Amino acid sequence: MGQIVHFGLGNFARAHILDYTADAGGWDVVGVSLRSPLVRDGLAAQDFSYNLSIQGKSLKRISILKDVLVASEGAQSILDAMTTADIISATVTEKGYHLNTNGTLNLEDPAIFSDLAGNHIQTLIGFIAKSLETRTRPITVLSCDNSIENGNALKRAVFTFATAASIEINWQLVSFPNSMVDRITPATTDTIRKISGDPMAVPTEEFREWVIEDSFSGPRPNWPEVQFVRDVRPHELRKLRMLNGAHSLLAYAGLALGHTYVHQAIADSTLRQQVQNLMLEAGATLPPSVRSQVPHYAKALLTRFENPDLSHRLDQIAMDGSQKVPYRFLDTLRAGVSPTVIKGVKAWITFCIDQTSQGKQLNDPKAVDIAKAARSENPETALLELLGASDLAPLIQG
Ligand code: CS2
Repeated sequence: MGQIVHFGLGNFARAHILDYTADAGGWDVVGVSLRSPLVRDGLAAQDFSYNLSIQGKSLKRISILKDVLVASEGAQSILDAMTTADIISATVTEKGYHLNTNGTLNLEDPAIFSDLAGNHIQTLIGFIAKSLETRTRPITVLSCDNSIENGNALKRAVFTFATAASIEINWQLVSFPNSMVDRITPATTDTIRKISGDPMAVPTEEFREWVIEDSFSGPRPNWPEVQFVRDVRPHELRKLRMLNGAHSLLAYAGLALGHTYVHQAIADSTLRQQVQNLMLEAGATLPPSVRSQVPHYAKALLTRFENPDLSHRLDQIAMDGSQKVPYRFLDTLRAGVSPTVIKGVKAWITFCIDQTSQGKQLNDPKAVDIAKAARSENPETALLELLGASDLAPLIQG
């Protein structure tokens, strides 16, 4: 029986990697929650099994989790589980990597700083570096978060951390495949809990996609439908610039127009047209190997966004903009011409300014800096600077 230790047990992981791994069979998963014990407590009360509510129409019981460990309750049991694991995987969201805007590890980030000081470990990066120090057999570290070259970014962060902490790692034993993950998975609502008869149920869509770089160190589950490729980057770019870019445009522009859900925003003819334009413009910036997929992919995305059964909230997508906007909008603008992506960036800026002027704190790890920038004399310039995008200021403000 192979073993995965998975960091980050939000709805996305429970609808994606855990669903695929349950389908594969023959593997156990130990989950790790870095902060709150809530998911562990909820799942422990039901033998770590839960229902996936697919399209609000069918239920699928997922029983793949063996245990959930909570980092704030002690690091040792987590490090022990990592010692015997074949794969360490992560869905900790963009902010869980603690990166600077240039993609390097932020050594001044309070959680990273604390891990480096030898306090009880709080971060994914700290756990991985520490567990690799004593590793004697091959292991794969699999990032499943929405960023470009997520595996490479994680490897760089672990390397920087290990260097700063004087941790020696045998890099021959470990690989960090890049991967592209996709499944629209909203937050759980009371309605979902009621119709599925499960307080820990996870709503998701029928569609799921996973493309992984074929560079595992050691065994991997026989995941169904997964595409193993030499180069994931074109797939990551397709998904981030088209799906996630369109999502963020719908979120910032849609909220401003008074919409609550993705399916409402995509039914608004102005926004729908903007989303179609964004997908075509972003599609034109993609590597040639995936460019022929653009028309079909764009059409399929519109249908997925129209899905009323998901009740996917725009404010859920709008959170953590400082972490998402760079991959979803700014890189697209650096790769090609897109008037609609410029509209997306402007919509984020307006969102930051509006929320701040209404006295609301953003749900974003950079909320304090965003509020300061939004109140400054030239909020556009200050907000772009915060994202490391001063180079794009003439384009966006022009
Ligand atoms: C969304 C993503 O919340 C968001 O920012 O854009 O979570 C999106 O639903 C997933 O990436 C779909 O795979």
